[in-house]
Amino acid sequence: MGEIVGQGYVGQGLGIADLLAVLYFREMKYDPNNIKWSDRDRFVLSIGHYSIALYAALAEAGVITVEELDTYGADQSRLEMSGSEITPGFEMTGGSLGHGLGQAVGMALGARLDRKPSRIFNLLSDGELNEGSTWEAAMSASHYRLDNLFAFIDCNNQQADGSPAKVLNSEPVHTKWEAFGWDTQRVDGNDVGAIVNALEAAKTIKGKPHAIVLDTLMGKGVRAFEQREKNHFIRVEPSEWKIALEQLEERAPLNERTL
Ligand SMILES: Cc1ncc(C[n+]2csc(CCOP(=O)(O)OP(=O)(O)O)c2C)c(N)n1
Repeated sequence: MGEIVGQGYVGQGLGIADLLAVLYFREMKYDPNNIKWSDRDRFVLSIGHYSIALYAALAEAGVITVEELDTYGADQSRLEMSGSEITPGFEMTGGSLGHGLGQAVGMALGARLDRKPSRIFNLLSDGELNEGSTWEAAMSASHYRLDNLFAFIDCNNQQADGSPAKVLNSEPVHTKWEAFGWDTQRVDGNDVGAIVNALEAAKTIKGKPHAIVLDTLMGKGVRAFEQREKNHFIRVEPSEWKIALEQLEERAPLNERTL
């Protein structure tokens, strides 16, 4: 996608791909042919600019076609650079940061009231921890004992204007979630096994919402992207996209994927 349009939020996508692989191909219950199935688990993405990763997951899941990925960021495309509900499989329109967890809390309460088995998986960024609305939602979730709610906090240590330590420090992130009454773990977000184990452990805890803080590396799998000082928006030469694809193939050859 980045190669075709020449730019994009590729760093975030690569950083969070391991989580989406676990959620979409191991954990979540959904029907790619009936994406509005009322008992479905919901993936809630308010960080609209991370949508590039979700488009890839939805294509692999069969919700959209692989061919449609070529339209990423193009005029009239359903695959906007900042994701929205015009794309099948998107539960909310993102972009205005800090509103995802509040909507996820509403969905989790709704599922409980409707006696539905649905679980709600919300992905937050470390930048969204600068938003007061995130903490209001965090407080509500533990107040209502929403154990059908799982929040993944992507600590990639970057925001648009630099590191959270420089912009507005949110560390230690995990102790804040604990203090807000959440069942909390912190793991390497680029270690599939660690994510799986954290989810399995979280599912055994009842009566509390679950926070899994993920330490991730932006641009994971592409050495030149991993080493960039600023990765918020990537625009590189055509030759570099080719190298990037080769390095990704090295990390996870298409015919050797296992979950
Ligand atoms: C409410 C709101 N404030 C500011 C912005 C502008 N903005 C877009 S992306 C971004 C960076 C936020 O940090 P994070 O989500 O951690 O970024 P990344 O990991 O992609 O660097 C900002 C401030 C926005 N979209 N919404």
